Amino acid sequence: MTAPAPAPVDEGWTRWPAELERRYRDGGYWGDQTLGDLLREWARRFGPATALVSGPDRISYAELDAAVDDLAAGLATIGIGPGDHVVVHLPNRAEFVTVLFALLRRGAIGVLSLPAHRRVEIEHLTRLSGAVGYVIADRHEGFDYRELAREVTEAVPAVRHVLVAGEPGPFTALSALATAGRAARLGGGARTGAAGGVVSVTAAGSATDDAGSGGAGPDLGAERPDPGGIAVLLISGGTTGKPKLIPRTHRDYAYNARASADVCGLTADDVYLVALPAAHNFPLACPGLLGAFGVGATVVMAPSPSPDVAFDLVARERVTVTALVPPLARLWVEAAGWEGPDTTSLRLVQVGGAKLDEGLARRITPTLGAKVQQVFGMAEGLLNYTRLDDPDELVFTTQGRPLAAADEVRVLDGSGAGVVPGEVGELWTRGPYTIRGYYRAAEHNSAVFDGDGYFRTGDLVRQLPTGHLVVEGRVKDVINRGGENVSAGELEEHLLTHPAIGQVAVVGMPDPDVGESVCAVVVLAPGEALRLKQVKSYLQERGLARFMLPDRLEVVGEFPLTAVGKIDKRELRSWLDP
Ligand code: OOB
Repeated sequence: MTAPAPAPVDEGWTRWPAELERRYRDGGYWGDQTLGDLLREWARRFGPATALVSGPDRISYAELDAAVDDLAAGLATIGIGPGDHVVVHLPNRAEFVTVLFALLRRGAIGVLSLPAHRRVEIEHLTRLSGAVGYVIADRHEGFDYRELAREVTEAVPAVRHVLVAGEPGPFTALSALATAGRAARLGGGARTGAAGGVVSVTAAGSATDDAGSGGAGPDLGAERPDPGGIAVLLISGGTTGKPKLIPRTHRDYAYNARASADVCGLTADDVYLVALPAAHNFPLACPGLLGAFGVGATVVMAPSPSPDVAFDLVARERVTVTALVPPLARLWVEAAGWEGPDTTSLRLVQVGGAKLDEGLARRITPTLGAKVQQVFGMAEGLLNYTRLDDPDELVFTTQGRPLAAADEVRVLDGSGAGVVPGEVGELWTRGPYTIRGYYRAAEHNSAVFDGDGYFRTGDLVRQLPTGHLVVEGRVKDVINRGGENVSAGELEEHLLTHPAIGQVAVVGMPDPDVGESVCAVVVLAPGEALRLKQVKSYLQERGLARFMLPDRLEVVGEFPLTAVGKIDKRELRSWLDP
């Protein structure tokens, strides 16, 4: 294998310094395979096993590998190749996987947007990435993505290709592209290479032997991507400002998925349900569909995470593992109570993305019959998992400990000094799968990465002697009421202990006198009523300081959710009268 070329200054992202690269390679974290190579290897190892179930389709590893080659060759016929950016905007269906891997094999970079994104986000992402392509579904959940594509291509003419899963309308059908790719691959006198693999003829007409993977697959006429280069651009989950692009390399993301699969004890017998949007890091690679493929498991695509859709799939496909955000976990637990679904196959329910309250954590196993795993992760990298053999106490009350021995975490106070162990501070981290900078965001990077490459997560945590982290909130989620700091996360935890409160979100609201006032927004437990006065005296009885008490109580029927299903505080604030 050749060493990657030194990073040119204008790559738009930051690689790890040579010394750490050595450490991560020597430590066995980083290999030399690209994600495209890995699919080839999985097809060789697990060929006839079912890789993917989507609607009525059941696709084996060998079929998936071939479908990806067809589509990759199809991309070549329209000139999408190494270094090109393509915004992938697909719901959970088989094409998400084939498109992702076809781009990877071409050395093109998928920008993984979430199905709930709309014009503002997509225009921003296409511009920021310089995308030449945009991949959509025809329709999903009542929304016609072709309409959106029309607007996006009008506003951002650099987007030359719109590829559609399903009915293409005025655009190009993915299925037609795959057919063209297949013809290009096999037509023009396909012949068998020395290793027994098919030698492909690319759109340009040049036949070449498979170079990179050492597998039996055809070459695509593209240079094999650099395993240390960008594989995909994830979208930041940040709730402030416009989404940022997160460059994940082949080797760091491969490690991310493989090590996560290991922590979850995934094997070829597992059936992983993609309930959250597949473009999100959690169901994609923690261990998600990539981790599941790596062990020869079966991946089932749920078009919606709602209990009515997901429970049927769990029962029919004998799903063993899935990943949920807390609001969904709550919905599943509640629905399981009255629907009585067959979830006997489930062995592990991962919950992450936002703080899982202890009460809900304890209800999961009795209702769904599966072990709980808390996952505190971020698209930028660092993942924390409770381990399968952790005592219940840690599983229910912590957000897990770092995945890798090489993950370095620091808990710092506002001045940048380490806190006394066990005290709350801000989490900074670096490691073999944590980015060193956002893509094309030099200014922001200088604010959130320090000189040693540590990433400032913005999360407030405390670390237990076991290494487990307890998330106490977000730095930005501290409300400054007349100079006194009220931690929204801390207040939420106290409020959740009130029997009348089902769910809660504490937000700061502008206040002419004290700058910000503290507003508790609640979803009540069924049949309950509540007044601010009662809440205040309840909290005072719990021993809470006066300054921590909410100034205002608002009752809502349900919370607005982000694209991945977390409570959306920004949107919630806009619901409330100032
Ligand atoms: C996951 O990734 P993102 O990028 O959508 O969001 C990351 C942020 C974290 O910085 C933290 O503020 C919050 O979401 N978060 C949690 C949490 N997991 C994530 N806060 C409290 N408790 C948790 N368990 O959300 C994500 C990525 C990979 C795996 C799981 C989640």
